[in-house]
Amino acid sequence: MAKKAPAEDAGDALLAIGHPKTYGAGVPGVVRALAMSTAQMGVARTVLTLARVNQREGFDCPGCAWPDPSHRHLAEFCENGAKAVAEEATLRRVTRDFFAEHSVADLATRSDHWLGQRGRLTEPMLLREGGTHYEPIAWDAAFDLIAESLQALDDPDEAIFYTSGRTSNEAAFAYQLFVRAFGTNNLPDCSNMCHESSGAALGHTLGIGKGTVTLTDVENSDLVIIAGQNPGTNHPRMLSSLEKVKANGGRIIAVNPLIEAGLKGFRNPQTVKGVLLGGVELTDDYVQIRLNGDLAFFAGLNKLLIDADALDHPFIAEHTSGYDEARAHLEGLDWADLERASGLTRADFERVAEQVRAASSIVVCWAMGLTQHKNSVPTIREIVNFLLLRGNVGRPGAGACPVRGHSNVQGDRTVGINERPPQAFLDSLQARFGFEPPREHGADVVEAIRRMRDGRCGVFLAVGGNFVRATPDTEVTERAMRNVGLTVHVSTKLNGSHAVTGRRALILPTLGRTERDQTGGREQFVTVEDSMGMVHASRGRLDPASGELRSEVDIVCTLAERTLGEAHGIDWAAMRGDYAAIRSHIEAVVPGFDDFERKVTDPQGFALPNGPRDSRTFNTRTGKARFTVNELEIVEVPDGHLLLQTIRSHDQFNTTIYGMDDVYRGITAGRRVVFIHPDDRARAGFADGDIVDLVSTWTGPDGVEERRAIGFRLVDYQTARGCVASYFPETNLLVPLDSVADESGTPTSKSVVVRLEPTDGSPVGVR
Ligand SMILES: Nc1nc2c(c(=O)[nH]1)N[C@H]1C(S)=C(S)[C@@H](COP(=O)(O)OP(=O)(O)OC[C@H]3O[C@@H](n4cnc5c(=O)[nH]c(N)nc54)[C@H](O)[C@@H]3O)O[C@H]1N2
Ligand SMILES: Nc1nc2c(c(=O)[nH]1)N[C@H]1C(S)=C(S)[C@@H](COP(=O)(O)OP(=O)(O)OC[C@H]3O[C@@H](n4cnc5c(=O)[nH]c(N)nc54)[C@H](O)[C@@H]3O)O[C@H]1N2
Ligand SMILES: [Mo]
Repeated sequence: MAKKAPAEDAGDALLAIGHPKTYGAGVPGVVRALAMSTAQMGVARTVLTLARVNQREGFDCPGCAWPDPSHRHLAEFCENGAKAVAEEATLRRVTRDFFAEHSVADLATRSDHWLGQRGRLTEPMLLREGGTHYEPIAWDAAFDLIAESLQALDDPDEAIFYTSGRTSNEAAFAYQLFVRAFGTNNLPDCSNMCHESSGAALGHTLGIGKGTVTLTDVENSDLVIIAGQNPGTNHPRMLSSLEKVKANGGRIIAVNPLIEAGLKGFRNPQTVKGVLLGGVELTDDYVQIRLNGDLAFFAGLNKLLIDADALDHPFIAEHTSGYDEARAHLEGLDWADLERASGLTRADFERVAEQVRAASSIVVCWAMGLTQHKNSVPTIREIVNFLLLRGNVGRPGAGACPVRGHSNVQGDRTVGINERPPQAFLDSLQARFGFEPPREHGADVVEAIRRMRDGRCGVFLAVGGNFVRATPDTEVTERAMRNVGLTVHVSTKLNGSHAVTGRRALILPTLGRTERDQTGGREQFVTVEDSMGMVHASRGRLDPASGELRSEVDIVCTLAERTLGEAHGIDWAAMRGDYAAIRSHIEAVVPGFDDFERKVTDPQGFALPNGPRDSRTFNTRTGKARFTVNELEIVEVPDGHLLLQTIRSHDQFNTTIYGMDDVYRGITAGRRVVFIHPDDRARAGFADGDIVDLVSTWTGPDGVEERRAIGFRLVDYQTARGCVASYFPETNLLVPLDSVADESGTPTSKSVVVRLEPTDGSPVGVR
């Protein structure tokens, strides 16, 4: 299996490698974002639009899920938020003429960058069976086609309903209601590839699948540990909070195999000091861990804390269960194993443990560096052990902080986008709407692909996202998608998933966050939940990209009406006519939304209840916070192989590629690169700059499988030995579909075993 770069990525011929930066953000970042924004929107619209991001009467930034501070800057957005806004508020348009000119086969050869740069979708388009091009279709005809296709299925479980995390609470609630009334829990979402491991680990140990801190906790913490996260690129507004940690006298420890500029230091473009005086050193200690070494790292720290008896005994006695077993297990661990698994020395462990003992409160933040490994769930459980040992849960400045990705991915889960819904949620749904919802678990992302591959899916519908490009094992997934009867994408922008379709395909264009929503003849607003459980309103202000666009709520409710007719007696028209009707359903079904409509008028929003954080109550099986025993499992990398992590560049939002640079890592005008330690590169017999293929090897049930990605330039980099990095989605074809995290099913995108081969097949050094 192999995949080359799309033709127009000849841009990679210009690829240039410079020096990685030592600081994040700063004025050059803002200038870069403004240049991208004005190219897409023009100057006037740029000013108008960016002034509304995250403001009281404005819209929630469609970028990441980092919360807004209560005292907002006039411009409470960041460089990458500005890019996300520009991408949506662009003045470029994809019209029916564009689709007449470009066949689907042509679109399939294009990169996500090229597709995204065409602009906003403007009207519903249909690809007929056997057709070569998308053609315009009226909304009514499109709804009828989907409804008939759904009704024609033998079993509701033959339909799959994907969600990406930009969908509002209102649209997500209506969507899951429709899907369950239709009769299935097949609600995979981007979370399955993202923080599912966090949800699984935290739900098991703390009784809530979310973090346990507020923004104030982070900013006032004595010690913030940031493991497996690159905030400078992916959560830039977090840097302002980290700056406050430093100003308040706290310390920051980064745990990361790559030396990331945005973790080293920060030049805040919103302060004089940041603009003129060289910014703030952020990290006090940088632990350059081996990929997937974090279970060993936290277990080692825990062992040292127990050895030193540096524990909060009253907390452990009163609020936890399972301590004795965990302690016995940790005491039995062997230092040689811990060192080998983490790539660290005993001295590294001792040094960090000392800082931990000196800290009166600790927050641990993490993102994809911890969630996308085979043993991610045990790793995060071990972090919970770490927090529990010193009572760092449920008091100021302390707690668990999984930093979410998509701006409303957490809210979507809260209101029911979940292929494994809790029984209590289904009971409430039943009580409110009077129908018996399906009780069996549905398909997650990986299981959905398997079912499509095996011909067990007749209709695939996605509200947002780019399923084909974001998921693992690209060639398998593409074949799976082509095996579906009808594929439907509700989208703002053109992407790769529109080009790899079922036998028939629909593109339904929808409003984005930035746009005024006049559904039902009134100005509607929606709500979102940030990474720390704050819910607030979001109101678009721009005129829609086209008069034909419909809101996600409108699309979902209309589709439900057409598909279900009078069945279940649910009043879809009322929900569509006034989103407050949906909010009152949410209030009735989901705990914590009491008085929703009134509370959400507070521009600050309101906090959802959080037992561990608010009152040290733990809704677990033991009624206490649970210590766990987590076996040390090490990913074995055979001789001549390396461990590959697949990451984001500074110029992308997941599969949306804003540009071809990765400024902090010193890359311009190209994406097909592999970051490698010079020693590993030399040992493999390559020179800096050589072009290689990445060949992943994985042992499946039928033996060793190989997958090949062609033509990546080696770049010497400060990465841990044995650990290389490259960008997704280009490397997704290397991740085997069945290589998933235990318990959470998340694809192991951060630990792919690979070897390097010269691209043209000639022996090393001969070219
Ligand atoms: N601009 C922008 N913002 C985004 C996104 C985007 O694409 N662009 N995506 C959004 C989404 S959906 C998400 S989920 C988040 C993602 O946010 P991140 O998780 O920050 O994104 P990644 O690029 O996957 O970076 C993973 C980081 O973890 C490190 N890492 C990898 N493996 C390990 C490991 O085994 N151990 C440790 N300790 N570290 C490791 C990597 O070196 C890297 O620094 O960002 C959100 N925000
Ligand atoms: N190898 C590898 N793979 C990964 C990851 C990784 O680190 N490595 N990360 C994983 C993670 S963390 C995630 S979250 C997933 C992301 O998976 P997805 O959420 O499926 O992918 P995105 O690229 O965020 O989706 C972008 C598309 O969403 C549509 N869109 C944007 N805004 C809106 C909107 O407001 N409404 C609607 N209806 N559509 C909209 C646009 O058409 C755009 O093309 O990828 C995962 N895949
Ligand atoms: Mo994500």
